[in-house]
Amino acid sequence: MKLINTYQCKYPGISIFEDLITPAMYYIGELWEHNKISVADEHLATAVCDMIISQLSILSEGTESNQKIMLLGLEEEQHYLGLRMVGIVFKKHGWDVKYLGPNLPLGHMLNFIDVWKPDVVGVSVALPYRLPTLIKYVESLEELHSPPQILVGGRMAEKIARIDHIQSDYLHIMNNLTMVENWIQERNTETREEKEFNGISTK
Ligand code: B12
Repeated sequence: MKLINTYQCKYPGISIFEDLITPAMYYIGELWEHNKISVADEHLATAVCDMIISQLSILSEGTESNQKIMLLGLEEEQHYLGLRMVGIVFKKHGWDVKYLGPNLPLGHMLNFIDVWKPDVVGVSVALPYRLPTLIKYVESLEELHSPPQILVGGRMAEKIARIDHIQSDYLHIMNNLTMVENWIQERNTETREEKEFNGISTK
């Protein structure tokens, strides 16, 4: 933890996720793929990163923005470190975050939305063969009476961005935390301006 604190002092913000943990895990993936490390080694690396993310999550409260995001991995999706990072970035910008973890069945996502009414739903997808499932989730979200904005990220994000028929006004595809942070800043500004405008016009 001492090392992490030192790194954070030198490089504050999302750098620890974007420039340290993410590339480290991508490298672990390469070593694993080429049988240079074992599954046990990969599990150990994941556990270390998970622990660091938990520690950083405690420090991530920001000023309130009154906006709500729920985060989830598609049914059967087990990769979740990226999703956790995204949650921390939103928390840092004052959002109310419900992190529902990986492997959330569609029906349970819809039930949760019905009760909690998030402004935004963030979905992580890592594996190519999950694409049909992703399309099902996105279509179900768009069919809601009052659809939330939909963020899709994860290793598959770039490929998804190239598929025309799942593009929509509600869908935003992001494959890194800089994009996430820029999007939040724009959205927070828009919401603040909207509130100010409504405040002025109701006087
Ligand atoms: C750790 C790991 C696992 C762990 C996951 C544990 C966990 N708690 O997450 C376990 C062991 C469970 C696992 C299982 C499998 N894995 Co795996 N895994 C990895 C590994 C090494 C790291 C994943 C990770 O944490 N990356 C770091 C995070 C931070 O990166 P990220 O997810 O891309 O997130 C970034 C962005 O995409 C974005 N983002 C992510 N989510 C979201 C969401 C939103 C809303 C937004 C806006 C942004 C966003 O933010 C992050 C920061 O920029 C990757 C290698 C890799 N290249 O990622 C392989 C990898 C993804 N796995 C792979 C495979 C094959 C599998 C298995 C199929 C293996 C098997 N035969 O069982 C299973 C599938 C499990 C399943 N059902 O989902 C392959 C996929 C290859 C492919 N065909 O695409 C990879 C690439 C390894 C490899 N090189 O072969 N895996």
